[in-house]
Amino acid sequence: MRDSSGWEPTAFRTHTIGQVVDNGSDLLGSEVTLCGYAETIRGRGAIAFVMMRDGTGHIQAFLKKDNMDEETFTEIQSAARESTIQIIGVVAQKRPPKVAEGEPTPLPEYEIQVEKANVLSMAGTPLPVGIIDDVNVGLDIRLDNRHLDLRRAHVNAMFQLRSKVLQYGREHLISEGFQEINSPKIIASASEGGTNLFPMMYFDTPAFLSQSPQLYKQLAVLGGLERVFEIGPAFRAEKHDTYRHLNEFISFDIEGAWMNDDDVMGVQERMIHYIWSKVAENDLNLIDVVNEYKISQGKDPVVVEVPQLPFPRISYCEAIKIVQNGGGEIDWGDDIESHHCDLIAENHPGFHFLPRWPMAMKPFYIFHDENEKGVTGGQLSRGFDLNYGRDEMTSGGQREHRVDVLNQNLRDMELDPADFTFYTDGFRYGAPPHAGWGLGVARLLMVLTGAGNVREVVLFPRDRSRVTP
Ligand code: AMO
Repeated sequence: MRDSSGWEPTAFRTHTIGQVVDNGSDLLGSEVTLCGYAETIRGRGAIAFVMMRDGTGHIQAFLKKDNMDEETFTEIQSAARESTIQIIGVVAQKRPPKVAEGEPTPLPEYEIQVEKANVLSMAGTPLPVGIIDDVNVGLDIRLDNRHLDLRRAHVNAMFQLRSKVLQYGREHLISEGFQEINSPKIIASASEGGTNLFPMMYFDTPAFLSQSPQLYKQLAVLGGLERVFEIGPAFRAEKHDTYRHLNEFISFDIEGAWMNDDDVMGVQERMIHYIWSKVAENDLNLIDVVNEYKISQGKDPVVVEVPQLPFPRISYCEAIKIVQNGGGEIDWGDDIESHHCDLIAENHPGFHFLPRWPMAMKPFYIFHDENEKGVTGGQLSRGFDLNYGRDEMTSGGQREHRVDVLNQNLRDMELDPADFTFYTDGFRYGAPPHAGWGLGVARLLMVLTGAGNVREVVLFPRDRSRVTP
């Protein structure tokens, strides 16, 4: 559950449940107004116990017919699970459970002795997704009912972890001098190849949804912002239907002036190290909630092991050798696919960089040093990937800052430089060497939470067959 220390009273409640649970001894005997979901409702006749939940915790509400308006008592007693209620009552200490002699006395627990109550919204029945009961429904039904799925403790914990990862990532980058930017999501030309664009009409002009902030984050750096980052949506009309591909995903991007590929790999590994360290320091309660569920499903719990720095660097050429020696079929110039990555991951199960890919496999904006050739004489680039085990987390690289080479790269990749003048113009008036990367947020969350599918850590995923809710 979330830390509730900074939550101010609102029009509907004086306290959060978490505040009462944490400060029960101070509040003993005081009147509080709480709101929440009625998770379970027990009791017959003249008494009822409601287990109430809000975003910060759980508390028992004790209702006695004699102490309150009879109609409201009956309404609450017969309310369906997950109905929302508001209660006004006095904080009391729960009767401590009996413990065997010699056993430690448990910490005091608190309940609310209700004086007044309101049903704010009655829940329908049956619930399509069990909140505390483990009803076995598939991912599709869960996603159709994400609004309810999110009320499940472990799902809620995963999204709290997602927020923490973004917060810590931001904190780290700001500490290294990066500033947050927002680039347009309606664009006129592709940065990541023209085949996976979603077309749209922008009034009378054909346009596309942005695949990546790539060209704009570079323009921001060329313009003198020097170190920038952006956390924003990227859209790809890819036909992939896998556990790690979506058609809309959140890309966590950086770009920095006077930096090369090595420099930005350093930023990346320090940022991931910081995120993992902060989660280990502050958020293991959330990991515990996720693990409780995993264990109940017979799955292995996830362990937050802060990765050691530096992450291994396995150049593309070395990676090809590792795959070949492991019996995989691959030649220099081929893409390193997931089944190849499995062979590399045998010795590098955690985070590892794969730098220096062939230029022919990288986009036009990646830098290459004409003197750097691969084993078969092919041109190497300053592009890299970061993988965790078999999964790609990040692509990045040093960028081409020489405008004539950039135009040649566009022509070599059968793109028309005339379509990119809005971008190449940025290089015509003095361009700093620069580098950056783009990290798939959901993929990083898969590693941290042990989720087997990016959809688990994306609120409302967009894939080939899903555009609602
Ligand atoms: P790339 O296309 O490799 O690079 O994307 C960067 C990272 O974004 C994530 N990603 C995806 N996640 C979910 N579903 C998808 N369909 C998907 N496609 C990509 C991956 C990937 O590593 N402009 C470059 C980055 C740069 O050089 O700065 C780019 O977009 O985790």
